[in-house]
Amino acid sequence: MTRVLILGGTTEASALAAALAEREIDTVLSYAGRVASPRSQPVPVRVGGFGGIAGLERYLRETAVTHLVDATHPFAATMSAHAIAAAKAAGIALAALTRAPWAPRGGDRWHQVPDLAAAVASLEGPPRRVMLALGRMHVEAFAAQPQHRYLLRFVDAPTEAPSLPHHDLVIDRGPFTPARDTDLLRTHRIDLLVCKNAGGSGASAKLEAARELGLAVTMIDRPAIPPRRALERVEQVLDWLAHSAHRGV
Ligand code: 3Y8
Ligand code: NAP
Repeated sequence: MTRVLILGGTTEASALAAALAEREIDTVLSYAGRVASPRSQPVPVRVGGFGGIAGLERYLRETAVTHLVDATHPFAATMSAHAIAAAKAAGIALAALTRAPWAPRGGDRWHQVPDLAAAVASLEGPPRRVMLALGRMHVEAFAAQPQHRYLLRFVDAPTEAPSLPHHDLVIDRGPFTPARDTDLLRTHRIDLLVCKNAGGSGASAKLEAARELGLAVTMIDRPAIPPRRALERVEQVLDWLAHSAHRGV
């Protein structure tokens, strides 16, 4: 009997949950609990951390999960590393459902940096109007470059104001559209976009908007994740579920 645990929080995770619900395959989707009201799903949802690798292993065993699908965001590196370790320890089949990184096209003005700290350092210099499309969790790091006017976009309104002296805050959740993001960047007269190389379609609107407006982009490369079976399409996950043995593949 197949029982799937999806580690969610992305557009692809939601698409997989819909496909598994349609096929009436026993599935639970898991959220970390980062936002106040995560998107509703057509399968049962659990919210909150598992309690590290051991907690996830225990969860896998106790709920008789046969297949673990890590469909978390490419920057959720801790969760992905825990999924690899816990699946191995529990002898459970694991596959990641991930998306290829974005690549610059002709005419794009990208400055690729290896991590968040390098993105902050790259902002040394005279004041600019910068959109930080990084969400809420890493904004404080940019207090090291207080000279800029920042445009922030969060999923939920913050409990206290961000510590950046000059900032505008937009509360919105994706997926976004190129027209709305072009309008947002133009309205705020943004001249630099800082974002993570999330890949996928849910966050790509801002890149199309930056291209349209000829803006510079500081693109943060993904953190390294240990090797695992990595699939890019829901159909590939469905095939894997159909063909893989229930345990240890
Ligand atoms: C809680 C659960 C779906 C999933 C949709 C995708 C697309 C829209 C675009 C910008 C970039 C950012 C952020 C973003 C996008 C999708 C996807 C994606 C980027 C929700 C969701 C959860 C989160 C967590 C949240 C983070 C934040 C990151 C905002 C749901 C809406 C910036 C990533 O306030 C916080 O603490 C927010 C934290 C992790 C990154 C950060 O550092 O702040 N996502 N986002 C998940 C959980 O609890 O497990 O309601 O759907 C999901 C989505 N956000 O089913 O349609 O597939 O990536 N999410 C980034 O890409 O840089 C916004 O503004 O342009
Ligand atoms: P992370 O740093 O890799 O993980 C930190 C801890 O959060 C994990 O060790 C785990 O806690 C818990 N966790 C993370 N994802 C979880 C999930 N899906 N279900 C249950 N617990 C989870 O993760 P993150 O970057 O904060 O991402 C959190 C969530 O937001 C994920 O669902 C991710 O897909 C989504 N998201 C993140 C980003 C981003 O930019 N990071 C963008 C879009 C969506 P325990 O150790 O206690 O198990």
